[in-house]
Amino acid sequence: MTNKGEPVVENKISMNGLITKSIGGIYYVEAPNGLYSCKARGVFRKRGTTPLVGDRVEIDVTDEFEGVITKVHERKNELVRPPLANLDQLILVVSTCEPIPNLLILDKLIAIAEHKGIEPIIVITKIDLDEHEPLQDIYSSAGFDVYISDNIKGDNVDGITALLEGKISGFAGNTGVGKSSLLNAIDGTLSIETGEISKKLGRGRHTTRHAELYKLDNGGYIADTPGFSALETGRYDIILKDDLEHCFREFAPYLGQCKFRDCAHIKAKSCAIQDAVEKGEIEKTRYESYVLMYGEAQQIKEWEL
Ligand SMILES: Nc1nc2c(ncn2[C@@H]2O[C@H](COP(=O)(O)OP(=O)(O)OP(=O)(O)O)[C@@H](O)[C@H]2O)c(=O)[nH]1
Ligand SMILES: [Mg+2]
Ligand SMILES: [Zn+2]
Repeated sequence: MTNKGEPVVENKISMNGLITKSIGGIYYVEAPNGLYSCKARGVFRKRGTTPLVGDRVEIDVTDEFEGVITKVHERKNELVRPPLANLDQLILVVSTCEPIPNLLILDKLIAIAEHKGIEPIIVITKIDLDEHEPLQDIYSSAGFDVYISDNIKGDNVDGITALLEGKISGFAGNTGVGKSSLLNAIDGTLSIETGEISKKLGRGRHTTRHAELYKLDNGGYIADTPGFSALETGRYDIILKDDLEHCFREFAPYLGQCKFRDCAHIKAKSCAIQDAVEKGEIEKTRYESYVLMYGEAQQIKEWEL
């Protein structure tokens, strides 16, 4: 006889797995013997933690290929937007045109990755439509690895594929830049849905509706996530204003050299960062993004944290 109130557990099977997809409250967990569609136990909702794609979890099997997530293992890192956990690197996709590059969004994503200790890598797409050199110069001189891709022809993707081996990589960027197309170019068997650019708006249609991890032959996992439009650069991951200078890697050699120790590098006298921008040692567009992000960070009220 069991005690009153204690759940009866018959032949409970528990196993570990990886969340590869999350859609409408159902989590798809890849376990050693197959894919389980799972619900999350109520306690997660009460605690306000939601399992994320990329989470390593423990599940109780409830039926054939169905289960309940009972535990989320400790995360190495997590992003709010795109909603992913345990990333080894973040591939930031930007197109030469259609949509025109939004460097503020790109620099925000880079800063967030830096802040979380996730390596940012830049991929410039649609190199068949416009010149990629200006963008490539900005980001290589800032100290990033930059790859280029014509996703339609599929040229140049071998280098990117090699980069993904054995790692979990997120792909992020504005809507319509060609994230899903790039993934299809990397692995032709994926057949991910892509969207036509709306000529009128010059931007995509949000073709990707949920985050999903795909497994590659080389053992890597790649996460396709929905992009966002230029209008919704909302506050996803907060970087405090004092942390921001550390999220622009090309600033590093100059930090500590300003006249004032607490220099914000904005309209201050004898500022090493602004001098470097003047001399062309730091790219203007990168610095402009810093200034805009600093201004936004100043608006953050303490109670919002
Ligand atoms: N010419 C050209 N077109 C491309 C390239 N990459 C993508 N496209 C086109 O751009 C459009 C948008 O591509 P998607 O792959 O759906 O873009 P996405 O970044 O996944 O967009 P969301 O899912 O909305 O975030 C599609 O019509 C693609 O065919 C490229 O390298 N060259
Ligand atoms: Mg997509
Ligand atoms: Zn300064």
